[in-house]
Amino acid sequence: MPPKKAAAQPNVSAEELLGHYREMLLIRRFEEKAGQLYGMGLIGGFCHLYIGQEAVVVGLEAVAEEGDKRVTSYRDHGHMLACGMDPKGVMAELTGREGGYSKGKGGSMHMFSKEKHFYGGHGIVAAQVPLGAGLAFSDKYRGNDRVTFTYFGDGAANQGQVYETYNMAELWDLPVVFVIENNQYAMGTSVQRSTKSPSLWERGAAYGIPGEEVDGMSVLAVKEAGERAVAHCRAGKGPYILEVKTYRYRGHSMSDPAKYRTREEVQKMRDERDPIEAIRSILLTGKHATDEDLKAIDKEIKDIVNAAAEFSKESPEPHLDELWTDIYATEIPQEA
Ligand SMILES: Cc1ncc(C[n+]2csc(CCOP(=O)(O)OP(=O)(O)O)c2C)c(N)n1
Ligand SMILES: [Mg+2]
Repeated sequence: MPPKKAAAQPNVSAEELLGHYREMLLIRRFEEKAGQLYGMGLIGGFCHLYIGQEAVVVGLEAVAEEGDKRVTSYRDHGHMLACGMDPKGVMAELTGREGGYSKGKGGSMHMFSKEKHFYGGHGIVAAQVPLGAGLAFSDKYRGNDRVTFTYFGDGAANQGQVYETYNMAELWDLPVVFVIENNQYAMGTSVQRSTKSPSLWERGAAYGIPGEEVDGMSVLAVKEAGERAVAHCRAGKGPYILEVKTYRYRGHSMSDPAKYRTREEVQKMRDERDPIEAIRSILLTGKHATDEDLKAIDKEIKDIVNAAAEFSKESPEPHLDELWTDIYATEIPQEA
């Protein structure tokens, strides 16, 4: 039997929609819990939440295949969850515990997973952009058809190293999707104040890189654009730019005076453009799920997040003997 189609979106199955709903909700609830643990003093240091931007990474992970790579900035919890990293390991890293992805020694901005091809987690604005091109170079060198998703913000898009990277990536036809997560602010600076030309993706034209603007509050729009971007890269045509227009609901990090925008602006986005509510509404109006079905998913996600929070409190702090470990690589990985 062919899969059931969702009425409002003829090319998407109800199953896919439910998957997107579940994944976005996991990120949202995880981040809300992280915010609570931070408030309770259980998380120290920097912590940048991804609430509001969930559709970006969930839409793009929907087009990723096994072996594809991803690298991003410090606003990274959503990316880790979306590529399948364990919520317990991510939360325990936030609380600085032994069970965390970096054994409690990295924190929010410094987690990695070789297994899931997640290359961080980078605190220096735009530093991950040349690294992403390097990852794509490794795949080009090996002659496979893997793609690297390189995420960065609207603020990062004004960094010089981005344009040096664009030039080399196009010159060498590197299979890299540059994903500009334009959430309209870089800390307290709106993109209107930092940037004269309104279109960030069009800057790729100077280097011969195609791209497009995408509605980042629609997981389906992101996925559709992602398919075009990935097809371009896998066909050996070089890099592609997606400028994904999104919005962060919370402050830049946990300390943010929030004086650069009004409460009304944030509330309007939450009320009118929320990516999770949008999918929820498609599911319900298309009669692909009932309220009860969605409630069951909500409960399942809540349980996963609560279990992660419990684990992150129970896992012990790293032992003092770990202070001098994991500083230098002790073995050089040899991959075919
Ligand atoms: C090279 C560098 N300059 C400045 C900072 C301080 N800083 C941290 S985040 C940030 C804003 C970046 O904004 P954007 O790229 O839009 O990403 P977003 O936080 O919105 O996800 C700045 C200036 C830094 N970490 N690194
Ligand atoms: Mg930004």
